[in-house]
Parts: sequence; structure tokens; C-alpha cells
Amino acid sequence: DESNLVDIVDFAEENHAAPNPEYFGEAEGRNVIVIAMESVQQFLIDYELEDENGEMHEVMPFVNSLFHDESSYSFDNFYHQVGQGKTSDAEILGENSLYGLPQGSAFQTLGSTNTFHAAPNILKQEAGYTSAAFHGNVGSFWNRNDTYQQFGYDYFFDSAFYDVSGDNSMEYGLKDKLFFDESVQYLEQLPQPFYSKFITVTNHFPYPLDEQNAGFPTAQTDDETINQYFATANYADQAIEEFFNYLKESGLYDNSIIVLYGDHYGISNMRNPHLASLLGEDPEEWGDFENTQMQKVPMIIHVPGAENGEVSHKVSGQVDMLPTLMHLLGLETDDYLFMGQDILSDEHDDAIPFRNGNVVTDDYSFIGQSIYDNDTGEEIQDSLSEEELADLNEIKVEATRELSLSDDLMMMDLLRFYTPESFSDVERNDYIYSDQLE
Ligand code: GP9
Ligand code: MN
Repeated sequence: DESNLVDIVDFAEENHAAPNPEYFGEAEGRNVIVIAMESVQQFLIDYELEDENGEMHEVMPFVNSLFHDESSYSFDNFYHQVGQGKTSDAEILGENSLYGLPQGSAFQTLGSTNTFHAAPNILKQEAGYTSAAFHGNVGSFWNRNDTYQQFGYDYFFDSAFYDVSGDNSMEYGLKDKLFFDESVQYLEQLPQPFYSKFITVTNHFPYPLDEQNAGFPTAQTDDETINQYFATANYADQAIEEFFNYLKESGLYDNSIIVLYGDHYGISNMRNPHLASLLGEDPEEWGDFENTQMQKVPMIIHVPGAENGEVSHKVSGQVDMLPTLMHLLGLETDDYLFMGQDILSDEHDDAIPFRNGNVVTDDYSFIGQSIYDNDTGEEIQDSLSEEELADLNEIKVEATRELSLSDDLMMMDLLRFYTPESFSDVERNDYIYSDQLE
């Protein structure tokens, strides 16, 4: 009940990282465009695939250019934190600064009923934003229709709004180039400032090849899934570039802040040893530490016109996205029960829990019962004194505490007892999307 809130409120207060004046309000009043890059992992950034003739092919040249742009705040030690809810867990993390559930999908089990303080609602109440989600798959997938109502989305453009017939679609929906192209007509209608989210699908397991991405070479490992992954990622890169071209032509670009993130791994731990040789690693030496490193996904906050961009190496995660974005928009976050912190803040803490309870910090990786030194990739728990071991374990305990606080908050629907000061009047179930009218 309500009394369970006390610990969470205390945690959020202690955990709050003060905004960095260098960045606070940098994108105030701008439109927000979030792009979820399906299954894109950090190792793809700057990666060049060698073809049969020894020629090199850059997999994601456009995203790479954004990653290194002087107008981008980019992060190369940024981890996905999803569980079984995959894409939808990344949405919970990114738009609520809370975690998905230890088992199953929070969208499916709690999305229809829980109270959320999610980005669309927050930005509406604090700064008058209109919000829209775009996705070329059916709105019922991951229970998005219901969950987006609870998040406060004004509009949800799902597959009913696109021509998804025949070759236009693959298993998880409309191909990315067609998706962005057809989305533009709706985006143009939104009152500004708007908060918008685009969820891509083409680079989804099993990375199907068709004539649209046939131009890119496949890799030569003995794992077909890995071989094709680079081609579908290249297709996604082209689609994102085309979308940026449109944003520039329409004039929306200069007045927007564009956030791109990888939603989760695309290549599973089981397959990773087959990937090792492509990364210059020895498959025989591949283990839990290497698998953990592979959970990095790209995160780029692109602010057209900014000149103080850089690639930050801070260890960070998807739970940090919303506080980081809000501070860039000039909105304070201390009224909210967030588990994450602004990555651009000097007070950002480097201990990042995964949904399975593993933890990565700047120096160490806590994986199961083992502790690895990040510099050497070697297990160190057996060479530590009892005192050293206790100190390190304390870091792990602290970091995973936010998982259980988040679970309490979600499972007991505690936000219904907590109204942030800046929320004048929380409106729920006010939003009806197309296919719910039929
Ligand atoms: C489906 C898409 C894929 O609509 O978001 O979800 P995933 O399988 O990656 O969780
Ligand atoms: Mn996904």
C-alpha cells in the first residue's frame, strides 16, 4: 500500500543527480523525436564488414556520422537493461525511468491498468507538448494500445495507418524506409512542440534478406543469423538517413532534438562465439565477461546547432534516458520517482544494473557470483581479501536495490498514490486510437 512508497521516495531523492548547467535547457521548447533502433548493438558503431574479396563495408555510415557529430551527445558505454519484454521494456525504461519486470512483459501484465508518469504525459503537463507514437505493426503487439493510453500518448499511428500489404511488410511490420516515408504525412500535422517516438522493425531477428537490402554483403561465419544481421542493420541505417533528409527539408530538423537508441541485443549470447572472429576476438576465450560487454547499445542525443557534443564513456543505461532528456529540455526532474539519472550530470553514478541482477561499473563487472576487472577481463573475486570483497559486494547490492524498488512501484501500482507537484490534473483514459474505434 501507500506506506511502501516511503522507501522509493527516499531513494529518488538521494539518487537525484543535479542538472549540469552546461547542458540544462540546451533544447528547451524543441520538438522531441525518439528513434528506437531495433536490435542495434554498440559494436556496429564504426564497424566495417569485410567481404569475400577483402573489401571493407561500413555497416551504419549515417548513424556513425551522427554518433561523432559535434551536435551529438553520444555514449559508448551505454547498456540496454531489458528483460523478457524486450522492445517494450526499453520503452518503459526510456519513457518512465523505471524497469520492466523480472518475468514477462510489464506492458502486458500492468500496461492496461497501472498509473504511469511517462514522457508523453510529463511533457504535456510541464510544457504543453502533443505526443505521438509511430510503429508499423499492429497496435495490440506488446499491448501497446492500452499501455500508450496510460502513458498519455495523444496519438498512436500503428499499422492501421500505413499500407502494410504484400511486400511492404515483414514479420514484425512495415519495412523501415516505407515506415518513415509514410509517417511524415502524420508528423507534419502535429501541433508543435511535439514528443514523438518511432519504433523501427526491419533489423529484427532473424534479419531476413530481400531485394531491399540485397546490396550489402553478408558475413562469412557458420551462423546464418549473424551473417545477415549486418545487411538489415545497413538497411535500417539508410532508412534513418532518409528520415533525417526529410526532417531537414521540412524545416523540422533545426527545431528538434533527436534521440536514437538501440533497444536491446540482436545477437544472443549463445551465438556470440561465432561473432568473435569478426570482432578480432578468440572464440575459445569468449565467456561471460565478453557476453556482458556485448550488451552495450548505441545512444545518441542529437541537438542540431549544438557545438559541444562529444562521445561520453560514462557507464550508463536506458533507465537514464528520460532524466537526461528532460534536463536538456530545461525541465527539472526532482518531482518524479525516477530510478535513473541524467548522464550529463557530474553526479551521475556509474553502477548500472541489468534486469537479471548483473551489474557493470566503470571498473568492475558483477556477473552471477563472479567479479571481473574490466581492464583485464579476468575474474578477481578469489584474489580479494574478505574486506575488499565485502566492499565490492556492497556496490552490487546498492545497484540492484533500484530493481526491487522499481518492482515494488510497478507491481503495487504505487504511482497512483503519488502526484508530482508539477502535475496539475492527471488525465487518464482520455485517448482513443483508431482500431479501438472500430
Ligand atoms: C514488434 C516489435 C518487436 O512490434 O516492437 O519487438 P521485440 O520482439 O524486439 O520485443
Ligand atoms: Mn526489439
